[in-house]
Amino acid sequence: MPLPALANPHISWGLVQKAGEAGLTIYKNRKGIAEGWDSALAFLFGKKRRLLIVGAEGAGKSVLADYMAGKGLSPKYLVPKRSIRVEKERSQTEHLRLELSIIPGQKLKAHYDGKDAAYAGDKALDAVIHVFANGWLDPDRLAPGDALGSSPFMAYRLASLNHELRMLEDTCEDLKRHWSHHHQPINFAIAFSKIDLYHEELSTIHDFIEAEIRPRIQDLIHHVGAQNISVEALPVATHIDEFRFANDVFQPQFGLTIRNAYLNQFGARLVDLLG
Ligand SMILES: Nc1nc2c(ncn2[C@@H]2O[C@H](COP(=O)(O)OP(=O)(O)OP(=O)(O)O)[C@@H](O)[C@H]2O)c(=O)[nH]1
Ligand SMILES: [Mg+2]
Repeated sequence: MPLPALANPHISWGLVQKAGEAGLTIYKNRKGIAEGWDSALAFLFGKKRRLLIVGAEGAGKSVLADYMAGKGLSPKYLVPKRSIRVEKERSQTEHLRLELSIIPGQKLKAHYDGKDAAYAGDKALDAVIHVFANGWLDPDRLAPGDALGSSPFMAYRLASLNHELRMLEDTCEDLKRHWSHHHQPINFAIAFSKIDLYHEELSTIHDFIEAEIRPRIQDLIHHVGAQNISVEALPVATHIDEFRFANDVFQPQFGLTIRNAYLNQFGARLVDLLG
C-alpha cells in the first residue's frame, strides 16, 4: 500500500534533539523510509530480536503489540481487555523472529515477575518500548480504589500523566538494572500512543519532552553511557477510537490514512533500530 505523506503542519517531531548531549532524539519523519508495515516486518526476516513493551495501565501496549504482530489490521480484530499476565507475541509471518513480551500495567505479581525475568533474565533485550499515552489512559483500567477516575477530565488527564511519568521513571530504573545485569547496548523507544486523540497538540510535545521526559532519562543515560543506549520518542496510533470519560466523549482527530502513515513510520523506525 503506498504511503501518504504525513501532512499535519503542527508536527514538530522533525526536531532532532542535541543527541550527543542527552541522547534523546525525537524521531524525524523521514520521507522515503516508510515503505509500509509489511515490508518493515519482512526486512527483519530471519533476525531474532527481543523487545519488551511496558507502560501504564490502558496506555495501549497490548494493542500496539497486536498491530506489530500483524493481528490488529484484521477487520475482525477486537481490542483486548486489561492484561493480567505477561503476554507474548511473535510475528505471524513464517520467518520473522520478532519476540515481544508485554508487561501488564497493573501492578500485579505478574507485573513485577515479568519485569524481573525480562530485565535480569538469561538473555538481554534488544529494545524496550515504553508506551506513553500522554495522559489518555483508559479510565476503566486503573486499579480499584484509585481516586484518579473520580475527577473531571482535565484533572484526570493530569493525574494520568503524572502516573505515566512515574512509570517512566520505573522503566529508567529497570533499564539501569538491565545494564548492570547484561552490559549490552539497548534501544529505548518512548512510543507516544493514541496520537489520534491529541494530534492537534503535537506541536507542544517537543516542550513537554524537554521539560518532563529529558530530565527523567538523563540520569539513565549517564548511568549506562550514551554510547550504550539510544533513546527516542516515536509517535504512533493503532486502534483509532473515541475516548470516553464520564459523560465526555472525545473523537479521534484523524482517520485510517494518517493512522497507517504513523504506523508505517513507527515500523520503519524499528527496522532502522533493530535491522
Ligand atoms: N484512540 C485510540 N485508542 C487506543 C489506541 N490504542 C489503544 N487504544 C485504546 O486503549 C485501550 C487500552 O489499550 P490496551 O492495549 O489494552 O492497553 P494496555 O497498555 O495493554 O493496558 P493493560 O493491559 O491494562 O496494561 C484499548 O482498549 C483501546 O480502546 C490508539 O492508538 N488510539
Ligand atoms: Mg494489555
